[in-house]
Amino acid sequence: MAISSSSSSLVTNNNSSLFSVSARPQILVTSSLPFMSTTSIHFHYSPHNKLHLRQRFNSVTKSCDVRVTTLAISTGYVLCNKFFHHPLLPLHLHLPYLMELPGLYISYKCPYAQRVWITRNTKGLQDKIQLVPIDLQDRPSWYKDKVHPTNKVPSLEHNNEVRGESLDLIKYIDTHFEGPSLYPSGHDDKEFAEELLSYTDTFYKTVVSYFKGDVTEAGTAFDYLETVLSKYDHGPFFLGQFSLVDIAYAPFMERFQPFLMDVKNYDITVGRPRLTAWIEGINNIEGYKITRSDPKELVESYKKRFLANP
Ligand SMILES: N[C@@H](CCC(=O)N[C@@H](CS)C(=O)NCC(=O)O)C(=O)O
Repeated sequence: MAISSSSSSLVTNNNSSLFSVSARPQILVTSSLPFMSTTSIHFHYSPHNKLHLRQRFNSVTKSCDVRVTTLAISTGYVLCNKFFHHPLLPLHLHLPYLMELPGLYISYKCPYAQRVWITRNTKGLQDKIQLVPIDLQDRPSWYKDKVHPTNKVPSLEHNNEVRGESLDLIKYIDTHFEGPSLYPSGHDDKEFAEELLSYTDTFYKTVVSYFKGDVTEAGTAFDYLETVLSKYDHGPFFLGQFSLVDIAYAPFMERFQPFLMDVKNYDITVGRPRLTAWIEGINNIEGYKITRSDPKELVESYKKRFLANP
């Protein structure tokens, strides 16, 4: 696709186009994601040139068939995503004007990023926090250079600051954005929630450490969850009602359950009625459903990652 404008410089390659929106800013990066092509525009952001930018940007984009969104505006980047085919992308990506939304950088395959994505969905922030998908296999250099120096996802850009770490981010979003609270207010509940949140890492490492050995040993980790799920009986979730704790575990259970069944013929729900009810419960949460991956793909990816010979 050609982009033409009297004011824009232009370079094209296979599926990406580059242009700058003013004389001073330079063209920087492109990134080719599996389901779309991306154009990145670099500019020097300041409140003074915002209007000017908007006008210039509109004039450029009007002249071509681009569906545009603005991402990462405060880091000085605009990504124009073209030809979206991905069913998970929000509709407002089609708006042909600049949107200055906080950007949530994720990979659709990353369980840590999934936590934050679920939190955003569950709080109803789909049009308040913009998803920015990053292809981890082909990471654009601007991500590390200009957004998140650790080069990991997830990260969130909000109020001109970029933050990382999924467990911190889900709490950050819960407290800094509107929507139903997903964290308890009572002292004891908070303490219990913190205990469970800090166990997520141990849970993950314990289960994974038995992938190549006797997986029934990993049963202790699932048994622990079965036990803690008995604390509240006003709902199937860790704190009774759905919370950040469920969000922290869901992406990993989504992977462990089909993988252990497929590879080890080990059904994590057998003898664990509360865990069974919990899995049913999270599978009914809309904000989670939309983030789920194809279980077959998850199993294949775990096989490659954990069972391939070194
Ligand atoms: N502790 C981090 C882990 C994030 C993480 O490891 N993300 C992976 C993708 S699932 C990543 O970005 N890996 C790229 C890399 O390590 O360079 C969190 O909870 O956010």
